[in-house]
Amino acid sequence: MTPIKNCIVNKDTTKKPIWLMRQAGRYLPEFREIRKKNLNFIKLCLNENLSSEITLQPIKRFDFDAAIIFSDILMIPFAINQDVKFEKGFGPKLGNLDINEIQKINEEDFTNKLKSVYKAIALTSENNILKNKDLIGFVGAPWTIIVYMVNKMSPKNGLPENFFNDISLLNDLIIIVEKFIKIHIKNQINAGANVIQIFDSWAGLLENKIPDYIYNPTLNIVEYVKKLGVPVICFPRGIRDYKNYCDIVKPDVVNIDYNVDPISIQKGINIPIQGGMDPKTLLTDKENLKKEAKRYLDIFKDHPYIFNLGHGVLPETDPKMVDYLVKMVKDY
Ligand code: 1CP
Repeated sequence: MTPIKNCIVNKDTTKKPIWLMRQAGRYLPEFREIRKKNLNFIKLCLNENLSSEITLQPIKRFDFDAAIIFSDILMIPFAINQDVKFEKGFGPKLGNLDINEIQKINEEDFTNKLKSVYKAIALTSENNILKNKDLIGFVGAPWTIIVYMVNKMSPKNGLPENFFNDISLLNDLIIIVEKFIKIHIKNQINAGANVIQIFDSWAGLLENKIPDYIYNPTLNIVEYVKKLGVPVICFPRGIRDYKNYCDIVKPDVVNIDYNVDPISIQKGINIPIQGGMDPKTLLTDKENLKKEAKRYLDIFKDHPYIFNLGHGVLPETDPKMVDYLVKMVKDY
């Protein structure tokens, strides 16, 4: 782990840095204003000036310790020529999956297709507002990416029974996707990202084959990021055994989801922890929010801990509640 600036990833238990997953997004009126005029979500992610502006929107409002680049995990399928659209009220819709076509794509083609993402990172990292803050680059984990590629839409209602019918397709895809994830990480770091987060949002959907589809490919990526000298945070949302995951994958930090008991995590896992609080807490009232946030801060008082949520900020969140939370964590 390379300490850079006042990096959020460190072993100091006296500081409790804070940022929130999906902090740049739909709960902010200034984001909705931009989104209204930019109906094509992929195009918006590829607009380096707007992407940079959206990344900094929450930093201008709240004293977060890190910004996360405004982009999406589905930029990888997009960059390897699978059609990706976001439909209002439906979510992501992916096009035909042609593995032969994907196999023809080389590093240069891939990097070219995402060059605006890297320009957005470069632009953002140079902004004075981030002088003492981190800029987080991110990717989806291989399993979560192939779930979208094969299912062609969100698996929020579960995976169809035939998902595992073509095992050789899944096995080939996991290898290809791992390769492009590494390239995407390297490019983001070269552009100025100084922390990497790996989102395995659908880790909880896999029951068998966890070593093949989660542990092994994610470990390869974690080792790769460490070699580049940048700290790496993993979020295997919904995984049953966080301790086993940490023992095998060895991230620098693990983000826990809101269904796990933070006390057993604190006792059982000795790497820095991030997150945990249910994003729905931000939809309640200040008193309850304070009580819940304090519960996490108390449990992780003597543990390196980055305050965050157990999943992303919900679109219906009142920004005033976020403001209250950030101030409360800073005053703790
Ligand atoms: O206006 C809109 O409708 C767009 C909503 C939106 C936003 C703001 C999407 C569509 N993506 C994003 C940005 C985004 N996505 C960021 C950067 C901003 C930030 O975090 O502040 C990041 C890190 C992501 C990551 C992402 N995209 C994940 C992993 C985290 C998670 O929430 O589990 C996933 C699963 C996606 C896929 C995705 N992108 C968008 C949607 C609607 C979805 C599908 C979610 C699902 O399957 O239910």
